[in-house]
Amino acid sequence: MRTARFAMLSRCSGLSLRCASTASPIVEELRAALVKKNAEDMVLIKDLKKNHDGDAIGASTVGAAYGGMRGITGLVYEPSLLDPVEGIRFRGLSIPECQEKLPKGTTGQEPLPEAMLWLLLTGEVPTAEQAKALNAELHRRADKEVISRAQKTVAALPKGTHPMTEFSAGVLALQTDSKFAQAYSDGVANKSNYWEYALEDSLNLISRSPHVAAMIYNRLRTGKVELAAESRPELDWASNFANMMGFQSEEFWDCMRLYLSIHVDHEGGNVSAHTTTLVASALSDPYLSFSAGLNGLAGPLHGLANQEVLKYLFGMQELCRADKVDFKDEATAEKALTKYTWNLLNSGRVVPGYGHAVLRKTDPRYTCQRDFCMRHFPDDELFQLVNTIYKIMPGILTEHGKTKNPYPNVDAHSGVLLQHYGMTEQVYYTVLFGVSRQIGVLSGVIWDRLQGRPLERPKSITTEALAKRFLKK
Ligand code: HAX
Repeated sequence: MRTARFAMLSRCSGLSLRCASTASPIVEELRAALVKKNAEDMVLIKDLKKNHDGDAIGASTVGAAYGGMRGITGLVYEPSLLDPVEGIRFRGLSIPECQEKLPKGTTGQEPLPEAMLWLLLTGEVPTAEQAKALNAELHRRADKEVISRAQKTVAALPKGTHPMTEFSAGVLALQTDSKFAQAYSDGVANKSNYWEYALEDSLNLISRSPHVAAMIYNRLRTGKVELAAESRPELDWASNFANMMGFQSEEFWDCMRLYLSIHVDHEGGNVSAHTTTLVASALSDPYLSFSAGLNGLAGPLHGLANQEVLKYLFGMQELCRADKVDFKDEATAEKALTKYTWNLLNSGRVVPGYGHAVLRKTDPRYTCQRDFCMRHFPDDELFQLVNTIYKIMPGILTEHGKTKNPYPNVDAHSGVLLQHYGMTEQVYYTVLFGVSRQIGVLSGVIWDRLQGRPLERPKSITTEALAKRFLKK
Protein backbone atom coordinates (compact mmCIF):
# COMPACT_ATOMS: atom_id res chain seq x y z
CA MET A 1 0.00 0.00 0.00
CA ARG A 2 2.76 2.39 1.14
CA THR A 3 4.98 1.36 -1.78
CA ALA A 4 2.14 1.89 -4.24
CA ARG A 5 1.54 5.37 -2.84
CA PHE A 6 5.25 6.21 -3.19
CA ALA A 7 5.27 4.95 -6.77
CA MET A 8 2.24 7.04 -7.59
CA LEU A 9 3.70 10.14 -5.94
CA SER A 10 6.95 9.56 -7.76
CA ARG A 11 5.16 9.53 -11.09
CA CYS A 12 3.12 12.61 -10.17
CA SER A 13 6.18 14.58 -9.11
CA GLY A 14 7.93 13.71 -12.36
CA LEU A 15 11.06 12.90 -10.36
CA SER A 16 12.12 9.64 -11.85
CA LEU A 17 15.83 9.84 -11.16
CA ARG A 18 16.52 6.61 -13.00
CA CYS A 19 14.90 8.13 -16.11
CA ALA A 20 16.97 11.27 -15.69
CA SER A 21 20.12 9.19 -15.46
CA THR A 22 19.31 7.22 -18.61
CA ALA A 23 19.14 10.54 -20.41
CA SER A 24 22.46 11.58 -18.93
CA PRO A 25 25.19 8.94 -19.04
CA ILE A 26 27.75 11.12 -17.26
CA VAL A 27 25.48 11.51 -14.21
CA GLU A 28 24.90 7.76 -14.25
CA GLU A 29 28.69 7.30 -14.30
CA LEU A 30 29.12 9.82 -11.50
CA ARG A 31 26.43 8.12 -9.44
CA ALA A 32 28.04 4.71 -9.99
CA ALA A 33 31.42 6.07 -8.84
CA LEU A 34 29.81 7.51 -5.71
CA VAL A 35 28.05 4.23 -4.92
CA LYS A 36 31.29 2.30 -5.41
CA LYS A 37 33.27 4.61 -3.13
CA ASN A 38 30.50 4.53 -0.55
CA ALA A 39 30.48 0.72 -0.55
CA GLU A 40 34.22 0.79 0.21
CA ASP A 41 33.81 3.43 2.91
CA MET A 42 30.85 1.62 4.48
CA VAL A 43 33.05 -1.38 5.29
CA LEU A 44 35.31 0.95 7.27
CA ILE A 45 32.44 2.86 8.86
CA LYS A 46 30.78 -0.36 10.04
CA ASP A 47 34.05 -1.52 11.58
CA LEU A 48 34.68 1.86 13.21
CA LYS A 49 31.18 2.06 14.63
CA LYS A 50 31.14 -1.55 15.82
CA ASN A 51 34.62 -1.81 17.32
CA HIS A 52 35.62 1.77 18.16
CA ASP A 53 32.36 3.46 19.08
CA GLY A 54 33.66 4.61 22.47
CA ASP A 55 37.20 5.54 21.41
CA ALA A 56 38.04 9.24 21.89
CA ILE A 57 39.27 11.31 18.92
CA GLY A 58 39.53 14.56 20.84
CA ALA A 59 38.44 15.88 24.19
CA SER A 60 36.13 18.76 24.87
CA THR A 61 37.39 21.12 27.55
CA VAL A 62 36.18 24.28 29.26
CA GLY A 63 38.67 26.17 27.07
CA ALA A 64 37.26 24.63 23.90
CA ALA A 65 33.67 25.40 24.93
CA TYR A 66 34.55 29.09 25.44
CA GLY A 67 36.98 29.11 22.53
CA GLY A 68 34.74 28.43 19.55
CA MET A 69 35.22 24.65 19.83
CA ARG A 70 38.86 24.86 18.66
CA GLY A 71 40.65 21.56 18.83
CA ILE A 72 37.51 19.40 19.03
CA THR A 73 37.33 16.83 16.24
CA GLY A 74 33.60 16.31 16.22
CA LEU A 75 32.55 15.95 12.58
CA VAL A 76 33.03 13.49 9.76
CA TYR A 77 33.44 15.30 6.45
CA GLU A 78 34.69 13.35 3.44
CA PRO A 79 35.73 15.69 0.57
CA SER A 80 38.86 17.26 2.07
CA LEU A 81 41.14 17.32 5.10
CA LEU A 82 43.23 20.18 6.48
CA ASP A 83 46.62 19.66 8.06
CA PRO A 84 47.86 22.59 10.20
CA VAL A 85 51.28 22.53 8.52
CA GLU A 86 50.79 20.96 5.08
CA GLY A 87 47.50 22.70 4.35
CA ILE A 88 44.52 21.37 2.46
CA ARG A 89 44.30 18.00 0.74
CA PHE A 90 41.40 17.36 -1.60
CA ARG A 91 40.63 13.65 -1.34
CA GLY A 92 44.25 13.13 -0.37
CA LEU A 93 45.75 15.37 -3.07
CA SER A 94 47.67 18.55 -2.22
CA ILE A 95 47.18 21.66 -4.36
CA PRO A 96 50.34 21.06 -6.46
CA GLU A 97 49.21 17.44 -6.98
CA CYS A 98 45.78 18.65 -8.12
CA GLN A 99 47.47 21.13 -10.48
CA GLU A 100 49.50 18.28 -11.92
CA LYS A 101 46.89 15.52 -12.09
CA LEU A 102 43.49 17.08 -12.78
CA PRO A 103 42.30 17.72 -16.34
CA LYS A 104 43.11 21.26 -17.38
CA GLY A 105 41.59 24.07 -19.42
CA THR A 106 42.42 24.92 -23.01
CA THR A 107 45.79 26.48 -22.16
CA GLY A 108 46.83 23.24 -20.47
CA GLN A 109 47.96 25.21 -17.41
CA GLU A 110 45.36 25.24 -14.66
CA PRO A 111 42.93 22.60 -13.33
CA LEU A 112 39.23 22.65 -14.13
CA PRO A 113 36.86 23.18 -11.18
CA GLU A 114 34.46 20.63 -12.67
CA ALA A 115 37.33 18.10 -12.44
CA MET A 116 37.70 19.11 -8.81
CA LEU A 117 33.97 18.47 -8.34
CA TRP A 118 34.40 14.95 -9.71
CA LEU A 119 37.40 14.37 -7.44
CA LEU A 120 35.62 15.59 -4.31
CA LEU A 121 32.52 13.55 -5.08
CA THR A 122 34.13 10.27 -6.09
CA GLY A 123 37.63 10.31 -4.63
CA GLU A 124 38.98 9.70 -8.14
CA VAL A 125 40.79 11.94 -10.60
CA PRO A 126 38.49 12.16 -13.63
CA THR A 127 39.66 11.59 -17.16
CA ALA A 128 39.61 14.58 -19.51
CA GLU A 129 36.52 13.02 -21.17
CA GLN A 130 34.69 12.72 -17.85
CA ALA A 131 35.47 16.35 -16.95
CA LYS A 132 34.28 17.45 -20.39
CA ALA A 133 31.08 15.44 -20.18
CA LEU A 134 30.39 16.73 -16.68
CA ASN A 135 30.78 20.29 -17.94
CA ALA A 136 28.42 19.57 -20.84
CA GLU A 137 25.94 18.21 -18.30
CA LEU A 138 26.22 21.41 -16.24
CA HIS A 139 25.53 23.44 -19.40
CA ARG A 140 22.53 21.20 -20.14
CA ARG A 141 21.07 21.87 -16.70
CA ALA A 142 21.20 25.67 -17.02
CA ASP A 143 17.43 26.08 -17.19
CA LYS A 144 16.83 29.57 -18.61
CA GLU A 145 13.45 30.08 -16.97
CA VAL A 146 14.59 29.13 -13.47
CA ILE A 147 17.72 31.26 -13.84
CA SER A 148 15.78 34.24 -15.15
CA ARG A 149 13.35 34.05 -12.21
CA ALA A 150 16.24 34.07 -9.76
CA GLN A 151 17.95 36.96 -11.56
CA LYS A 152 14.75 38.99 -11.37
CA THR A 153 14.40 38.23 -7.66
CA VAL A 154 17.92 39.53 -7.08
CA ALA A 155 17.22 42.60 -9.21
CA ALA A 156 14.31 43.46 -6.92
CA LEU A 157 16.74 44.06 -4.05
CA PRO A 158 17.63 47.71 -3.44
CA LYS A 159 20.66 49.07 -5.31
CA GLY A 160 23.66 49.07 -3.03
CA THR A 161 22.77 45.71 -1.47
CA HIS A 162 26.02 43.86 -0.83
CA PRO A 163 26.74 41.33 -3.63
CA MET A 164 26.99 38.52 -1.05
CA THR A 165 23.46 39.30 0.18
CA GLU A 166 22.36 39.25 -3.45
CA PHE A 167 24.10 35.96 -4.15
CA SER A 168 22.63 34.31 -1.08
CA ALA A 169 19.16 35.58 -2.06
CA GLY A 170 19.77 34.37 -5.64
CA VAL A 171 20.58 30.88 -4.40
CA LEU A 172 17.37 30.92 -2.34
CA ALA A 173 15.44 32.06 -5.42
CA LEU A 174 16.83 29.07 -7.36
CA GLN A 175 15.42 26.84 -4.60
CA THR A 176 11.95 26.93 -6.18
CA ASP A 177 13.23 24.09 -8.38
CA SER A 178 14.53 21.92 -5.55
CA LYS A 179 14.02 18.23 -6.36
CA PHE A 180 14.97 17.35 -2.78
CA ALA A 181 12.28 19.57 -1.23
CA GLN A 182 9.73 18.40 -3.78
CA ALA A 183 10.47 14.72 -3.20
CA TYR A 184 10.30 15.18 0.57
CA SER A 185 7.01 16.99 0.29
CA ASP A 186 5.65 14.28 -2.04
CA GLY A 187 6.71 11.57 0.39
CA VAL A 188 9.01 9.84 -2.12
CA ALA A 189 12.29 10.78 -0.44
CA ASN A 190 13.68 8.51 2.23
CA LYS A 191 16.98 7.83 3.92
CA SER A 192 18.15 5.54 1.14
CA ASN A 193 17.61 8.04 -1.69
CA TYR A 194 18.07 11.50 -0.05
CA TRP A 195 21.56 11.61 -1.54
CA GLU A 196 20.29 11.19 -5.09
CA TYR A 197 17.98 14.20 -4.73
CA ALA A 198 20.83 16.10 -3.04
CA LEU A 199 23.05 15.25 -6.03
CA GLU A 200 20.38 16.43 -8.48
CA ASP A 201 19.95 19.74 -6.64
CA SER A 202 23.69 20.24 -6.27
CA LEU A 203 24.38 19.72 -9.97
CA ASN A 204 21.56 22.11 -10.85
CA LEU A 205 22.82 24.69 -8.38
CA ILE A 206 26.42 24.45 -9.62
CA SER A 207 25.09 24.79 -13.15
CA ARG A 208 22.82 27.76 -12.54
CA SER A 209 24.38 29.84 -9.76
CA PRO A 210 27.20 31.24 -11.98
CA HIS A 211 24.52 32.78 -14.21
CA VAL A 212 23.06 34.54 -11.18
CA ALA A 213 26.49 35.53 -9.85
CA ALA A 214 27.53 36.91 -13.26
CA MET A 215 24.35 38.97 -13.44
CA ILE A 216 25.11 40.36 -9.97
CA TYR A 217 28.54 41.40 -11.23
CA ASN A 218 27.15 43.12 -14.31
CA ARG A 219 24.46 44.88 -12.32
CA LEU A 220 27.19 46.16 -10.02
CA ARG A 221 29.19 47.44 -12.99
CA THR A 222 26.50 48.73 -15.33
CA GLY A 223 23.24 48.73 -13.36
CA LYS A 224 21.74 46.39 -15.97
CA VAL A 225 20.01 43.13 -15.06
CA GLU A 226 21.72 41.07 -17.73
CA LEU A 227 24.81 39.05 -18.47
CA ALA A 228 27.74 40.83 -20.14
CA ALA A 229 27.84 37.97 -22.66
CA GLU A 230 25.66 34.95 -23.33
CA SER A 231 26.66 31.58 -21.92
CA ARG A 232 28.83 29.62 -24.39
CA PRO A 233 28.32 25.85 -24.27
CA GLU A 234 31.79 25.13 -25.66
CA LEU A 235 33.46 26.80 -22.67
CA ASP A 236 34.41 25.09 -19.43
CA TRP A 237 32.66 26.08 -16.19
CA ALA A 238 35.19 28.68 -15.01
CA SER A 239 35.87 30.35 -18.36
CA ASN A 240 32.17 30.50 -19.14
CA PHE A 241 31.52 32.21 -15.80
CA ALA A 242 34.27 34.74 -16.62
CA ASN A 243 32.81 35.12 -20.12
CA MET A 244 29.33 35.86 -18.71
CA MET A 245 30.91 38.55 -16.50
CA GLY A 246 32.46 40.13 -19.59
CA PHE A 247 36.06 38.87 -19.35
CA GLN A 248 37.34 37.36 -22.57
CA SER A 249 41.07 37.02 -21.95
CA GLU A 250 42.42 33.44 -21.98
CA GLU A 251 44.90 34.36 -19.27
CA PHE A 252 42.14 35.58 -16.95
CA TRP A 253 40.17 32.42 -17.70
CA ASP A 254 43.15 30.43 -16.49
CA CYS A 255 43.32 32.60 -13.41
CA MET A 256 39.64 31.83 -12.75
CA ARG A 257 40.19 28.09 -13.27
CA LEU A 258 42.86 28.18 -10.59
CA TYR A 259 40.91 30.54 -8.32
CA LEU A 260 37.70 28.52 -8.52
CA SER A 261 39.60 25.24 -8.02
CA ILE A 262 41.53 26.19 -4.90
CA HIS A 263 38.65 27.87 -3.04
CA VAL A 264 36.33 24.84 -3.30
CA ASP A 265 36.86 23.35 0.12
CA HIS A 266 38.77 23.57 3.39
CA GLU A 267 37.52 20.50 5.31
CA GLY A 268 34.26 20.52 7.27
CA GLY A 269 34.73 22.72 10.33
CA ASN A 270 35.07 26.18 8.74
CA VAL A 271 32.04 28.44 8.98
CA SER A 272 30.74 28.04 5.41
CA ALA A 273 31.17 24.25 5.26
CA HIS A 274 29.95 23.63 8.77
CA THR A 275 26.93 25.89 8.35
CA THR A 276 25.98 24.26 5.06
CA THR A 277 26.24 20.71 6.42
CA LEU A 278 24.60 21.64 9.74
CA VAL A 279 21.57 23.14 8.00
CA ALA A 280 21.43 20.21 5.58
CA SER A 281 21.41 17.81 8.54
CA ALA A 282 17.87 19.06 9.27
CA LEU A 283 17.07 17.79 5.74
CA SER A 284 16.88 21.33 4.44
CA ASP A 285 17.60 21.02 0.72
CA PRO A 286 21.01 21.96 -0.79
CA TYR A 287 19.82 25.45 -1.84
CA LEU A 288 18.64 26.39 1.66
CA SER A 289 21.76 24.88 3.15
CA PHE A 290 24.24 26.54 0.81
CA SER A 291 22.54 29.92 1.13
CA ALA A 292 23.06 29.63 4.89
CA GLY A 293 26.71 28.72 4.28
CA LEU A 294 27.11 31.79 2.07
CA ASN A 295 25.84 34.01 4.87
CA GLY A 296 28.69 32.69 7.01
CA LEU A 297 31.19 33.14 4.20
CA ALA A 298 30.08 36.79 4.05
CA GLY A 299 31.64 37.50 7.47
CA PRO A 300 34.92 39.48 7.64
CA LEU A 301 36.68 36.79 9.67
CA HIS A 302 35.89 34.29 6.90
CA GLY A 303 35.37 34.92 3.16
CA LEU A 304 34.84 38.66 3.33
CA ALA A 305 38.49 38.92 4.36
CA ASN A 306 39.40 38.95 0.64
CA GLN A 307 37.50 42.23 0.29
CA GLU A 308 38.99 43.59 3.52
CA VAL A 309 42.52 42.79 2.33
CA LEU A 310 42.10 45.16 -0.60
CA LYS A 311 40.94 47.91 1.75
CA TYR A 312 44.04 47.28 3.83
CA LEU A 313 46.38 47.28 0.82
CA PHE A 314 44.93 50.46 -0.69
CA GLY A 315 44.98 52.09 2.75
CA MET A 316 48.67 51.25 3.02
CA GLN A 317 49.37 52.65 -0.45
CA GLU A 318 47.56 55.88 0.42
CA LEU A 319 49.49 56.34 3.65
CA CYS A 320 52.74 55.66 1.80
CA ARG A 321 51.89 58.21 -0.86
CA ALA A 322 50.92 60.81 1.75
CA ASP A 323 54.25 60.26 3.49
CA LYS A 324 56.10 60.23 0.13
CA VAL A 325 57.54 56.80 0.87
CA ASP A 326 59.94 55.68 -1.84
CA PHE A 327 58.94 52.10 -2.69
CA LYS A 328 62.13 51.52 -4.62
CA ASP A 329 63.96 51.76 -1.32
CA GLU A 330 62.90 48.45 0.23
CA ALA A 331 64.07 49.23 3.76
CA THR A 332 62.13 52.53 3.83
CA ALA A 333 58.98 50.86 2.48
CA GLU A 334 59.19 48.06 5.06
CA LYS A 335 59.68 50.57 7.87
CA ALA A 336 56.64 52.60 6.79
CA LEU A 337 54.40 49.54 6.33
CA THR A 338 55.46 48.26 9.75
CA LYS A 339 54.49 51.57 11.35
CA TYR A 340 51.04 51.70 9.68
CA THR A 341 50.35 48.07 10.53
CA TRP A 342 51.14 48.68 14.20
CA ASN A 343 48.72 51.62 14.14
CA LEU A 344 46.03 49.27 12.86
CA LEU A 345 46.80 46.58 15.45
CA ASN A 346 46.93 49.14 18.25
CA SER A 347 43.46 50.35 17.27
CA GLY A 348 42.25 46.81 18.13
CA ARG A 349 41.70 45.63 14.57
CA VAL A 350 42.89 42.46 12.87
CA VAL A 351 45.16 42.36 9.82
CA PRO A 352 42.94 40.78 7.16
CA GLY A 353 44.43 37.87 5.23
CA TYR A 354 46.66 36.78 8.10
CA GLY A 355 46.04 34.13 10.75
CA HIS A 356 44.00 30.97 10.66
CA ALA A 357 41.99 28.83 13.05
CA VAL A 358 43.74 25.60 11.98
CA LEU A 359 46.73 26.40 9.73
CA ARG A 360 50.08 27.12 11.37
CA LYS A 361 52.11 27.88 8.24
CA THR A 362 51.68 29.89 5.04
CA ASP A 363 48.49 28.70 3.35
CA PRO A 364 49.39 26.69 0.20
CA ARG A 365 46.47 28.46 -1.49
CA TYR A 366 48.41 31.70 -0.91
CA THR A 367 51.58 30.12 -2.30
CA CYS A 368 49.97 28.85 -5.48
CA GLN A 369 48.41 32.26 -6.20
CA ARG A 370 51.82 33.81 -5.58
CA ASP A 371 53.34 31.35 -8.05
CA PHE A 372 50.68 32.31 -10.60
CA CYS A 373 51.61 36.00 -10.23
CA MET A 374 55.31 35.15 -10.55
CA ARG A 375 54.56 33.33 -13.81
CA HIS A 376 52.30 35.99 -15.30
CA PHE A 377 52.99 39.46 -13.84
CA PRO A 378 55.98 39.52 -11.47
CA ASP A 379 56.35 43.31 -11.80
CA ASP A 380 52.77 44.21 -10.83
CA GLU A 381 52.83 47.00 -8.22
CA LEU A 382 50.16 45.52 -5.96
CA PHE A 383 51.81 42.09 -6.13
CA GLN A 384 55.06 43.65 -4.99
CA LEU A 385 53.29 45.36 -2.10
CA VAL A 386 51.79 42.02 -1.04
CA ASN A 387 55.26 40.46 -1.24
CA THR A 388 56.76 43.17 0.94
CA ILE A 389 53.97 42.72 3.49
CA TYR A 390 54.62 38.96 3.43
CA LYS A 391 58.20 39.66 4.44
CA ILE A 392 57.35 41.81 7.45
CA MET A 393 53.97 40.56 8.70
CA PRO A 394 54.92 37.26 10.41
CA GLY A 395 57.47 39.20 12.49
CA ILE A 396 54.95 41.92 13.41
CA LEU A 397 52.21 39.48 14.35
CA THR A 398 54.64 37.35 16.35
CA GLU A 399 55.72 40.44 18.27
CA HIS A 400 52.06 41.44 18.70
CA GLY A 401 51.82 38.10 20.48
CA LYS A 402 48.17 37.23 20.01
CA THR A 403 47.65 35.22 16.85
CA LYS A 404 48.60 31.56 16.87
CA ASN A 405 49.41 31.74 13.16
CA PRO A 406 51.27 34.83 11.92
CA TYR A 407 51.28 33.63 8.29
CA PRO A 408 49.04 34.60 5.36
CA ASN A 409 45.89 32.74 4.38
CA VAL A 410 44.21 32.45 0.96
CA ASP A 411 42.55 35.86 1.20
CA ALA A 412 45.83 37.78 1.48
CA HIS A 413 46.51 37.11 -2.18
CA SER A 414 43.36 36.58 -4.21
CA GLY A 415 42.48 40.26 -4.72
CA VAL A 416 45.84 40.96 -6.36
CA LEU A 417 45.02 38.54 -9.17
CA LEU A 418 41.59 40.03 -9.73
CA GLN A 419 42.82 43.63 -9.67
CA HIS A 420 45.49 42.81 -12.23
CA TYR A 421 42.92 41.52 -14.73
CA GLY A 422 40.62 44.51 -14.27
CA MET A 423 38.07 43.06 -11.86
CA THR A 424 38.40 46.01 -9.54
CA GLU A 425 35.07 45.79 -7.68
CA GLN A 426 36.33 44.38 -4.40
CA VAL A 427 32.85 44.16 -2.84
CA TYR A 428 32.26 41.36 -5.33
CA TYR A 429 35.27 39.24 -4.41
CA THR A 430 33.56 37.06 -1.80
CA VAL A 431 30.93 36.08 -4.39
CA LEU A 432 33.71 34.45 -6.44
CA PHE A 433 34.74 32.58 -3.30
CA GLY A 434 31.12 31.46 -2.86
CA VAL A 435 30.75 30.31 -6.46
CA SER A 436 33.76 28.07 -5.87
CA ARG A 437 32.88 26.99 -2.33
CA GLN A 438 29.60 25.40 -3.39
CA ILE A 439 31.58 22.63 -5.10
CA GLY A 440 33.11 21.46 -1.83
CA VAL A 441 30.30 21.99 0.62
CA LEU A 442 27.62 20.49 -1.63
CA SER A 443 29.88 17.44 -2.09
CA GLY A 444 29.93 17.32 1.72
CA VAL A 445 26.12 17.44 1.85
CA ILE A 446 25.79 14.63 -0.72
CA TRP A 447 28.19 12.44 1.25
CA ASP A 448 26.41 13.17 4.52
CA ARG A 449 23.15 11.95 3.02
CA LEU A 450 24.85 9.02 1.28
CA GLN A 451 26.34 7.85 4.56
CA GLY A 452 23.07 8.50 6.40
CA ARG A 453 24.49 11.01 8.85
CA PRO A 454 21.96 12.19 11.42
CA LEU A 455 20.68 15.57 12.51
CA GLU A 456 23.60 17.50 14.00
CA ARG A 457 22.92 18.52 17.55
CA PRO A 458 25.86 19.00 19.92
CA LYS A 459 25.21 19.71 23.58
CA SER A 460 25.73 23.18 25.01
CA ILE A 461 26.28 24.22 28.61
CA THR A 462 25.79 27.38 30.68
CA THR A 463 28.45 29.23 32.68
CA GLU A 464 26.34 28.56 35.78
CA ALA A 465 26.48 24.81 35.16
CA LEU A 466 30.23 24.95 34.53
CA ALA A 467 30.78 27.00 37.68
CA LYS A 468 28.77 24.51 39.75
CA ARG A 469 30.84 21.67 38.38
CA PHE A 470 34.34 23.18 38.45
CA LEU A 471 34.19 26.07 40.91
CA LYS A 472 31.91 24.24 43.39
CA LYS A 473 29.67 27.37 43.59
N1 HAX B 1 45.51 40.28 13.15
C1 HAX B 1 45.42 40.65 14.45
N2 HAX B 1 45.05 39.81 15.44
C2 HAX B 1 44.81 38.54 15.09
C3 HAX B 1 44.93 38.08 13.78
C4 HAX B 1 45.29 39.00 12.78
N3 HAX B 1 45.37 38.67 11.50
N4 HAX B 1 44.62 36.76 13.75
C5 HAX B 1 44.31 36.42 15.01
N5 HAX B 1 44.41 37.49 15.82
C6 HAX B 1 44.08 37.57 17.23
C7 HAX B 1 42.63 37.15 17.42
O1 HAX B 1 41.74 38.22 17.14
C8 HAX B 1 42.63 36.71 18.85
O2 HAX B 1 42.60 37.88 19.65
P1 HAX B 1 41.79 37.91 21.06
O3 HAX B 1 42.49 36.92 21.92
O4 HAX B 1 41.92 39.33 21.50
O5 HAX B 1 40.37 37.50 20.74
C9 HAX B 1 44.02 36.08 19.02
O6 HAX B 1 44.81 36.61 17.96
C10 HAX B 1 44.00 34.57 18.92
O7 HAX B 1 43.40 34.20 17.70
P2 HAX B 1 43.82 32.82 16.97
O8 HAX B 1 43.52 31.70 17.91
O9 HAX B 1 45.19 32.93 16.42
O10 HAX B 1 42.85 32.82 15.72
P3 HAX B 1 41.32 32.38 15.66
O11 HAX B 1 41.26 30.93 15.40
O12 HAX B 1 40.57 32.90 16.83
O13 HAX B 1 40.82 33.21 14.41
C11 HAX B 1 40.97 34.08 12.22
C12 HAX B 1 41.22 32.87 13.10
C13 HAX B 1 41.21 33.70 10.79
C14 HAX B 1 39.51 34.53 12.38
C15 HAX B 1 41.93 35.23 12.64
O14 HAX B 1 43.25 34.83 12.41
C16 HAX B 1 41.64 36.54 11.93
O15 HAX B 1 40.80 37.30 12.40
N6 HAX B 1 42.34 36.82 10.80
C17 HAX B 1 42.07 37.99 9.99
C18 HAX B 1 40.81 37.79 9.16
C19 HAX B 1 41.05 36.78 8.06
O16 HAX B 1 42.04 36.83 7.35
N7 HAX B 1 40.11 35.86 7.89
C20 HAX B 1 40.17 34.84 6.81
C21 HAX B 1 40.65 33.49 7.30
C22 HAX B 1 40.70 32.45 6.21
C23 HAX B 1 39.34 32.16 5.74
O17 HAX B 1 38.48 31.63 6.42
N8 HAX B 1 39.06 32.56 4.55
O18 HAX B 1 37.81 32.54 4.12
